[in-house]
Amino acid sequence: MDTIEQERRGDNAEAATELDALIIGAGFSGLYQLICLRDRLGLSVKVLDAAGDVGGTWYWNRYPGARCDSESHSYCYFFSKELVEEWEWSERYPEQPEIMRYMHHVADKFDLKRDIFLNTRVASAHYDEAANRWNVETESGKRFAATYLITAVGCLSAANIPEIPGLDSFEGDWYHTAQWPHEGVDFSGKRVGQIGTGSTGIQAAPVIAQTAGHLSVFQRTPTYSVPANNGPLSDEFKQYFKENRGEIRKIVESTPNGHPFRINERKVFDVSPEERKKIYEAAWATGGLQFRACFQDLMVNKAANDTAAEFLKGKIREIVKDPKTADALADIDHPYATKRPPIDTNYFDTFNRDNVTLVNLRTDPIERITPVGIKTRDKEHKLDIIVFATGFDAMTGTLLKIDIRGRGGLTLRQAWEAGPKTYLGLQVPGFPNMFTMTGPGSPSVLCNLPVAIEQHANWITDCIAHMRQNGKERVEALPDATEKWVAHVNEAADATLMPMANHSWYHGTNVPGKPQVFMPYAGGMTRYRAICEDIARNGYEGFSFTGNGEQMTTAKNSTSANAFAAAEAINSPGV
Ligand code: N01
Repeated sequence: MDTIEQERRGDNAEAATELDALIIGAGFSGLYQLICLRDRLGLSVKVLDAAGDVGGTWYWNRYPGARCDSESHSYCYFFSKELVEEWEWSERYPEQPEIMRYMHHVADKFDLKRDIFLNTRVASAHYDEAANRWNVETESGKRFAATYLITAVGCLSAANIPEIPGLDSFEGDWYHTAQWPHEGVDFSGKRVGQIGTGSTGIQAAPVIAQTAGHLSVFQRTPTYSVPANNGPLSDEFKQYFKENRGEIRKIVESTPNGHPFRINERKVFDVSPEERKKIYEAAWATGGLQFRACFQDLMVNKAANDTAAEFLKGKIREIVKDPKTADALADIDHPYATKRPPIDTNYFDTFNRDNVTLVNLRTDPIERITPVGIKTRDKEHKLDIIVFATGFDAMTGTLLKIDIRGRGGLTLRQAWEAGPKTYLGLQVPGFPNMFTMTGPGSPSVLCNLPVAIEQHANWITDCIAHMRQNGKERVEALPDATEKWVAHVNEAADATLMPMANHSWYHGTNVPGKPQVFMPYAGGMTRYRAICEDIARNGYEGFSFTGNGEQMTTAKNSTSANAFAAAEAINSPGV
């Protein structure tokens, strides 16, 4: 594909390629959006991606232990019965190389590669109001002009490398987990320092520890984790999946978080403490994200959540033999699952190994990186390799790196100066015909992502089809509908315990200087889907459509009262 790409880049270096739609990103979102617009609507469409292959986040995140936290039989597209029927996953949670194989299978099956330009990073996208076109330029100078611009850049794609003084002076090697070398990293016998203990760090540390001479895990904020209980899928399970594909699809499309399990209807204090302990033990043994589904009120009732938090902290103390290390790991300051809850394979047990040390940055913070390692207040840790498992400038970082300008030259950075504002996570006022897939203000990262992605791509496709059927050239979210939606997004978050973990990438607090706003929609995928459907059925309330020559109007500026469910109805948020 690279060769074809290079040949293409040689063609028409000067002239812009004229298209109906341009998609930025060839991950789960971009691939399915291409299928919808090209094959369903018959539009001319191209996809641009900075990566050297399809796969999106899975192209970049190939660190040791990288695998998906969604169960494989739900971490896939459901739009094609044939695709669902012919693909068979090997493990309960798919590993990065297997997901890449799946992405290639999809791209080949639907003949997508001919419309994808790889190694092509978008530098700018400017809206030309008179022509009603998006003019897009890549870093290599290639130009495209399209009526519709769809950003499918992923929520977690801009790596966050913290500015720790002295990194330039480090004489060893260092890597960010989301920019992992394709040839891998040989840790054999090396002194390795890993900074970060989020979902990524929790996956990476146990694998790094297997070959490293010594691993020091630098932990700033301790976090809960539940065993993934990963393993090969049994023949019985594969058979169950084959026989129940339709039912599983129904479940993922009707549960608030898009996972293949339902949230139990019982509440924590409906059962006795003994019964509750049994339920938690059973959920721990089952493993995975469904731990949070064993009671319906874990995310809305602090006292209820405390019972899960105490159970999980107790498990850390049971597993980790050194009491000081166990205390540091279990000293968790936020309710369970108010930050994205990791799942793991042997994470806590890794601290029982002779070659692993926890460095508690709360009591011994990092001062700087030196030529030979990391200097904390109390000690210089000599290292050959530093691994930054330090997360992402999530949800807005990648979009804001592109010079995106809407009507009147308004930059997206200006529009989002005080934090991202979108209507349904799909559009931004002032940016006509631009759609943001899994954008801030949509369930996105609080949902099993392929499920959220299929809904977005279908909705965008229906909206464009509606425009074409009705002779409309431009669609734009209206400011007042957007303000109402932003208020509803805040209301939805406030109805949960999630604001109690105010240091998290959900709020943007992990990146210095970033506006602090709760970004994903916590009202649940089911509610979100219904709202989007209602809005479309009601003539796309809150959006303005115009034909060529028509001025943008402020008609249909209100959203129906039913569409935005009241916050008190949010009792099973999509987390
Ligand atoms: O990133 P994170 P992640 N000094 O931001 C620490 C998805 N995901 O890559 O909490 C010291 O969660 C930081 O500490 P603190 C998933 O949605 C999915 O782990 O800021 N430490 C934290 O411990 C997930 O939530 C899967 O105090 C510093 C860590 O780095 C999201 O990606 C797998 C620091 C960052 O944790 C992000 O997870 C993996 C500093 N200066 C991830 N700066 C699958 O489903 C940051 N940290 C496969």
